[in-house]
Amino acid sequence: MRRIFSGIQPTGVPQLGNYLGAIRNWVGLQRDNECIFCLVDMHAITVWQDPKALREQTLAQTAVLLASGIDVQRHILFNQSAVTAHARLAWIFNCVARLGWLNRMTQFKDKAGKDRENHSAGLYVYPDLMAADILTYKATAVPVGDDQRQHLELTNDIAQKFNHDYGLEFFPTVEALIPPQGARVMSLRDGTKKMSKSDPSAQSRIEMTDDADTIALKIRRAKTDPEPLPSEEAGLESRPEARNLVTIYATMQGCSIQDVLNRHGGEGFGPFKKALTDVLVQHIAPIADETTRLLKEPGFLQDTLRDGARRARTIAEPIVSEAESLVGFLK
Ligand code: AQP
Repeated sequence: MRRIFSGIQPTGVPQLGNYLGAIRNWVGLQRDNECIFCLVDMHAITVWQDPKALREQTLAQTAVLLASGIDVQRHILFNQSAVTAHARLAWIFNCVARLGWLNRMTQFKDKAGKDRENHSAGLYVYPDLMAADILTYKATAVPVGDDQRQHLELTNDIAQKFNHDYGLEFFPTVEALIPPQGARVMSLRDGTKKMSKSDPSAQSRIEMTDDADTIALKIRRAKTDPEPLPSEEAGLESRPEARNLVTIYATMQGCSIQDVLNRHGGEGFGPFKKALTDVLVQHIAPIADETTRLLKEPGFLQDTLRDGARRARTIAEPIVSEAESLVGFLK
């Protein structure tokens, strides 16, 4: 059985991109794999987080994950900072990774923009911590959205160099599990920008706790162009907003983009947006309702994370202790 690891930052309410790019696949992978899911609060503080909000968001995300179908009886869900092995291995990886490798990471460039000097050192070494998250458990497969592809390649570079430097095949190769569709959901306000939970505009994303009216309003206001939908997929080229809405519809329904165009090609955005809203509400409303119910039980959510951390530690400790011994730390 494969061991899967994946994480999500408690930087806000999970948005539709997190759901289609990651969470929905996590749920499916639970059937045939041993899964470890993590709320990566240490990653979250690489950019400023209000402490009270971070605590609340960690619990809120736990609620969304449980409501989406994460099964904590059979699998593990916990918050990263509760298992200190991640930080210990991340330090070793800071010393294994080369500056040149980190300089190539596009996520750092996107997030830091032109103002590099004023960003935290943590944001820069974020990919080393991500490699440590995965390899702390010697996981071999990681379900992620397309934006994390480069970080997983770096994880393999780090594992290989560690194995080479310390002379044995200690860490495995990691495979990225990227969904064929929905791996890059774009902002509703700008079809060239990825949908993000920390985008300043709440209108740019569907949150997994939005009610039917909010979803309808956000989709009605979503940026489009004046042309009707094309009948062929090629007609979506250079129409990023139209492509995004059609892709969301197709991914939610589990069909191809061409299937959607066969049904809706030639329509204006008015009726198509109505159909898209119905599909979104149908999928998201039950998750939002269950999340609201779970949020009334913060004690239960905290116990769930505590229990997950305890079980995660039993896997992590022997692996990271052995890595530390290999490096030469006295035990
Ligand atoms: N727009 C997206 N489309 C598809 N997948 C996405 N993911 C994120 N955005 C999209 C996937 O969701 C998982 C968890 O992401 P994360 O919270 O760890 O970090 P992120 O990628 O930086 O997500 P956000 O929402 O953009 O967070 P902020 O705003 O805090 O930076 C990952 O598997 C990611 O690929």
